[in-house]
Amino acid sequence: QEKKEVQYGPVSPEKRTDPAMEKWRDNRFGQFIHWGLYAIPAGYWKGKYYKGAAEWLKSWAKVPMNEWAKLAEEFNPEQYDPEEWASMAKQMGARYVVLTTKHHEGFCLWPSQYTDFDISNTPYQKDLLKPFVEAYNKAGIDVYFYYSVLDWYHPDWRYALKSEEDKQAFERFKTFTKNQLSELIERYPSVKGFWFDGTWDASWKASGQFSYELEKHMKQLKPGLIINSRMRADEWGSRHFDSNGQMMGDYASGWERKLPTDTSVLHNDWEACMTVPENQWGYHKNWEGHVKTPTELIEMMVRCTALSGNFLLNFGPKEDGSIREEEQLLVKEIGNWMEQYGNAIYNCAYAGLEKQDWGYFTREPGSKTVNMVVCNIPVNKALRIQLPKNLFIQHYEYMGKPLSKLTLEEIGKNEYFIHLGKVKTKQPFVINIQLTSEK
Ligand code: JFZ
Repeated sequence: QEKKEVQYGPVSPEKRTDPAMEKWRDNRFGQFIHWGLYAIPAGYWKGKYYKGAAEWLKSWAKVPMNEWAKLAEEFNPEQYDPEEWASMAKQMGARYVVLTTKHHEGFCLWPSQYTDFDISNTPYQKDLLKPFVEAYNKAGIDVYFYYSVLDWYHPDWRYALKSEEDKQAFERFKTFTKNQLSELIERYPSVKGFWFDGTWDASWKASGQFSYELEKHMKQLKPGLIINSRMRADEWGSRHFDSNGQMMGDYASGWERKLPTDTSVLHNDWEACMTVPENQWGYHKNWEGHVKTPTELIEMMVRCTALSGNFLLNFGPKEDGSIREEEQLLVKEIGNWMEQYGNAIYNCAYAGLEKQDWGYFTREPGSKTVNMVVCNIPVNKALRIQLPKNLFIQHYEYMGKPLSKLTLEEIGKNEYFIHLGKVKTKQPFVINIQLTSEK
């Protein structure tokens, strides 16, 4: 394919090696939080039930904006306790959090100078972000802000730029966007990065130069800032990756409710975001369809780590600021697992070994110890391990509490069985092997 001239492609190098990005990578597991006015109707409008994503209800129920905006008069999250949220996130083992500061509805969780459609014009009045940032920081959790460019409330938002009037309105909208983002960085200077969304419309795709300059501007305001690929388009309208295939932003964020299956993703940093039910981000009273179990979610997180990616698990708090019971249970179960096996996740990445049927290899880069995260126990209770030429198993043991007595059998050249013996477990577990090139 012919190489295109791209002026407004990547702002930062392909694989950042600065401490801020290393930290992002080492964190591996994050909590996503979708919270806004949509938590009030929670999937119902005028008694009618809509099964689509709760944060899109305005669109499903075709609610006019002036009607939707009235929800702000009801927003009064009296149970909101960010210290409690942060302690739950910590218990679960999340090392970073991404919170919706403004979703597509346009409502801002912080008092913004640039709009009236914000928390200050609700019965609650108080800034929700400030105590949030403080509580999570105190718990040692990095804070990131989700920000939707698409804005159903702002009069200058345009889906496409079809007329001179559209263009002028969208110029004003771009100024608004830049102002709000600068405001967020200035008000909450410990923010580590931004998770952009709502960037798929023609108007934004036609604003490649602007998003390039905006990314630069934000990184000048806050050196080390981390921005997802979803923010950007180049001047040809190519999203996430520019017209020559170079990733824009600092990590690929197109993995949504699906995970990669092979090593082709290793070229870039990446993150997958995941819902617990099929497709609900904001709070919905009914979780329809399949609801993922803790075990499934743990396995997904492991798969991400094994392919050097991050896993961002979504929560949708209720209108009063409390967390639904299903999510509280998840926190406990995932947290218990992380307490025991978190060392196979944090700081870990692709191990450089071929995937085996029983689960996933992960490894801290440079370490001689490899984590075998076992998700499926074979019928013969033996884990087959095929190593590359000149690599041998020197040592093997359970990570954490031993579940049985393990024995090692060499079955071929660089090929082994680890016999599990009588192992009983309902969760994935980890065996550490140490590799050597000398036998
Ligand atoms: C977007 C939002 O519309 C949704 O409400 C939620 O916030 C989610 C995290 O992001 O939805 C998307 C965005 C991108 C894709 C699909 C849904 N995609 O790339 O397939």
